[in-house]
Amino acid sequence: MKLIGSYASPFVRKISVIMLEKGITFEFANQSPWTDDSPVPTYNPLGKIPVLVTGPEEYWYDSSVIAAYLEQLDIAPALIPRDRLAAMKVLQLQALADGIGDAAVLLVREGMRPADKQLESELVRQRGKILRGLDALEKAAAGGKVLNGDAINLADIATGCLLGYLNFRRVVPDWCVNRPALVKLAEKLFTRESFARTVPPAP
Ligand SMILES: N[C@@H](CCC(=O)N[C@@H](CS)C(=O)NCC(=O)O)C(=O)O
Repeated sequence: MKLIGSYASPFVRKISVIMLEKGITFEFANQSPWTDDSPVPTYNPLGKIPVLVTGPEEYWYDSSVIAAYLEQLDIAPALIPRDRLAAMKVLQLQALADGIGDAAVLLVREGMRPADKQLESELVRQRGKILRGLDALEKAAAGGKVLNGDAINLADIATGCLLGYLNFRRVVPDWCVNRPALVKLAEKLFTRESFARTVPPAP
């Protein structure tokens, strides 16, 4: 299997962490989706990373689909519960963490534009999504069931990669203030080998 992407992306990191947790060996092809000559659109018409290559002409994209693909390989540990409703709850939180990630990536991209070209109303809008999303994740983590439970699952991994990205890009650097359950979750996850081995590169 070949994973195409960059550890600067929280979505790519999520897939790498999943594969490391499951002990799946993979080749990593470091590619940026942002350059004009990027090969990524050859694999994913949306031009986004991650892409997982599992065979000739077999390309999987959108990290949630890749996560589902990896799960159906039935390799322990299971990261999505077998019970369908329990699985939906984990997937919902993954979507929430990933959605916050989308907003954070947009903020970072907008911040790269010249200051006079940045749209303040859009920055505020995206920041609102991030803050509301983090509050919802905090509530879930404090509950300690679907998120921040005894065994690691896909929602934990997606959240850990999101928090790592917020730290890495210094988006909402005060995210940890008044969110003790998320801080605890991050501390717990960041000591795992899978997270330690996928730290984003220095910007
Ligand atoms: N929903 C997608 C989001 C992936 C995504 O936005 N990746 C970013 C990098 S962090 C990207 O490749 N962006 C390139 C672009 O939007 O053109 C997933 O979960 O895979």
